[in-house]
Amino acid sequence: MLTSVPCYLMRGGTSKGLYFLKDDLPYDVEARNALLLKLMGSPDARQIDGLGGAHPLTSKVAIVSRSSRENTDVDYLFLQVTVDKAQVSDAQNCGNILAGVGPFAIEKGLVQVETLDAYADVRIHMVNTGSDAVARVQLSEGKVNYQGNATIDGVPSASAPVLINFLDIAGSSCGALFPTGNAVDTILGVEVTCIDNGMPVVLLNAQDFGLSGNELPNELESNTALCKHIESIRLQAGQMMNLGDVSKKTVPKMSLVSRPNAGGLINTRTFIPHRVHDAIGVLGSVSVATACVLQGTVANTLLQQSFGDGTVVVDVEHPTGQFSVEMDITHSTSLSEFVVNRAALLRTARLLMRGEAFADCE
Ligand code: NQM
Repeated sequence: MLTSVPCYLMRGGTSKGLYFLKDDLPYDVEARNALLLKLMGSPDARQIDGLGGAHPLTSKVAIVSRSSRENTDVDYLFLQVTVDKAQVSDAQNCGNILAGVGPFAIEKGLVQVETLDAYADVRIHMVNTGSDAVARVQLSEGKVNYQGNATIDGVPSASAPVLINFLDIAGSSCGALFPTGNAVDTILGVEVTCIDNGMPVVLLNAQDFGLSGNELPNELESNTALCKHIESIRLQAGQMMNLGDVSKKTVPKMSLVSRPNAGGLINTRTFIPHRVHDAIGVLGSVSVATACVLQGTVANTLLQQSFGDGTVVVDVEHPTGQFSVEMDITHSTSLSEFVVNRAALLRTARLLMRGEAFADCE
């Protein structure tokens, strides 16, 4: 049976995905996932029979609905569709796809805007982690304005800015900012920092693996011994971070950190978790930035820098540029008292196509 679904294809930050209204998809999770696999063309390394882009960063889905909560406008559920396996997972959030949620919500009339408004602040409840974000979307004559001069590394062209503020993301998947209770743990003889400020991430010093930290993503992906070693550490870290068996989950992410090369604070290469990110995830970078400022973490020890209370801007270097995270922090010298009050960052988003997506379903 040929099924069609109203669908938007959007770039959100450095990712790309399909955006749907919740009411346009089956409510039954199994039926919904089966449909999404068909629409994306998974499982298939090339996703040749679907809309997926044959990479985890372009095989993503946002499901959006009017919020059932008082303080937010819309609910956003993120789903990662595995490229080469019949898997659809809600175990992680995605801050890049989040950048397209505000524009999509306005396009679909879930948020009302006036003709004279310059921008709309869309309050988004992120269903995967139960936390909230506010996205500032630029408007022109009551419609979303995608055109502008904002640039983000990893995207060749400029677009209108989407400013995102996160308020309550600490421990969003693991229950605590430092889920093991430590700034540093040793796993399989390697010192690691396990952190969750919006995204569970394990930080590792690149030097401990005989790496400079400047390797290209495909060099790292083709180093089989390295990938196996990092995956072994990840499986143990997952248990220690309250995530259970993570063998089929896309969290935690594994970030190799090293000294910066281009004026940033820290340099990264991030396994997400089996491919290496061409840049770095949004919430992944918030977690890395947070680890930089707390004394005693793998990142902070590498930097040998201390931070006072107040606003800090951490520039996280990655394979295609830098990612800037602004944070308000308190007590960066004490693990038990350390708080990140707010994290803010800049993304852009662009509507690429809207129409109907077709799938041949049984
Ligand atoms: O960390 C990739 C991405 C992401 C997730 C990943 C993300 C985030 O770049 O918030 O954005 O780590 O799987 O889209």
